[in-house]
Amino acid sequence: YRRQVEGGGDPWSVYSKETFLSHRRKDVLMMTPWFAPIVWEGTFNSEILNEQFRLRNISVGVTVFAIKKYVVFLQKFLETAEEYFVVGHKVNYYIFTDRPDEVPSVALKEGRNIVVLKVPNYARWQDVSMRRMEMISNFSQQRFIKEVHYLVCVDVDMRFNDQVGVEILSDLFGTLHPGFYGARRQSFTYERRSISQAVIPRDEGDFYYAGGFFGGTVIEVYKLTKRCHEGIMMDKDNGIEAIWHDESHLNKYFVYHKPTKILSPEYLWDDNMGRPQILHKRRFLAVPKNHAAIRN
Ligand code: UD2
Repeated sequence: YRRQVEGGGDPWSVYSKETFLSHRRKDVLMMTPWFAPIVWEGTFNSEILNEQFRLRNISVGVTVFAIKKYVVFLQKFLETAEEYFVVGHKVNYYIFTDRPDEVPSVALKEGRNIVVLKVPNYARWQDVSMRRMEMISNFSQQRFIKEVHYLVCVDVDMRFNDQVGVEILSDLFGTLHPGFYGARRQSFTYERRSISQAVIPRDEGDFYYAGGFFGGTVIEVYKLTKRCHEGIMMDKDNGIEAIWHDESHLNKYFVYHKPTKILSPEYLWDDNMGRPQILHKRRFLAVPKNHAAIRN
C-alpha cells in the first residue's frame, strides 16, 4: 500500500498474512477456472478497495428503467441506494422512463446526481425488459462514455438492504441468479432452441446469471448490450422470442465473453428463496410485486 510504503513503514506488518488468510471462505466457490473472483461476504476488504477506487477518482453510472407503472418502485430504490450503494464515491443515477414527471425527488449525498432520460414505452412487458439492451447501448455510446467509468445495470423493483460497494466493479461482471447458484448446468433455464440467437448447447455454460444485475466499464457494457440487442432483433425477425428474454441473451453473451468478476446472490436476493446459511448478507432484495397488476 503506497502511503505506508512512502511513510517508511513495512506494508506486510500492516496487512499481515493472517489478515489475508481471513478474507477467505471455504463453503463457497471463490474463484472461477478463468480466475474471475466470485464476490461473497468475507472474501474482500472494503477499506482497501475503497481507498484504491478513491485514488482513481472513479465514477459509477447506474442504469435503471422505470417504465409505466414501475415508477412506483423508484422512491425506495433511490432512498436505499443512497444509504448503501457505492457509498463515498461519485454516482449518476440514469433513470430511463416514459413518465419523467413521476420521478420522485430524493435527497442525494454530495457527488451524486439523478439524470432523467425520457424514452419510449412498449406495450408488452417483455419488450420493455428487452429494449433495455438497445437503450443502454445507445446511451453508452452517446453519453455515458463521456460521463462515468463504470455502468451498473439493475432492475428497479428492488431495494438495497446492505452495502453494495466498489467490490462489485470490474471490466465485465454478472451476478449469480438466486434460483440457480447451486444448480447443475443441466437445470439452467438457458434458451435451448437452435433457431434463437440466445441458444446455448447442453454441454456449455458456466453459471446461470440474472438479468437484473450486470455491469462493467462503459465500453464493455456497450459491447454486451449491443450484441444482446442484435440477437433480440434477429430473433424478432425470425419470429422467435428467447425463453427468458434479455436474460437469455445475457447468458449467451457470458458463455463466450466470460465475466472478469462474478457477484454472489448476496447481490440479488429474493426472500422467496429463504435464507440459506451461506448467505451472510442480503444486499439487494427483490420487492414483492403483483405481476399481473403492475405489468398492465
Ligand atoms: C427477470 C430479470 C430481469 C429480466 C426479466 C426477463 C432479475 C431480478 N430480473 O425479471 O432483469 O431479465 O426477468 O424476463 O433477474 N420494467 C418496467 N416497466 C414494465 C416492465 C418492466 O420499467 O412495465 C423494467 C423494470 O426496470 C423491471 C425490468 O424491466 O425491473 C424487468 O422486468 P420485471 O422485473 O417485471 O421482470 P422479472 O421480475 O421477470
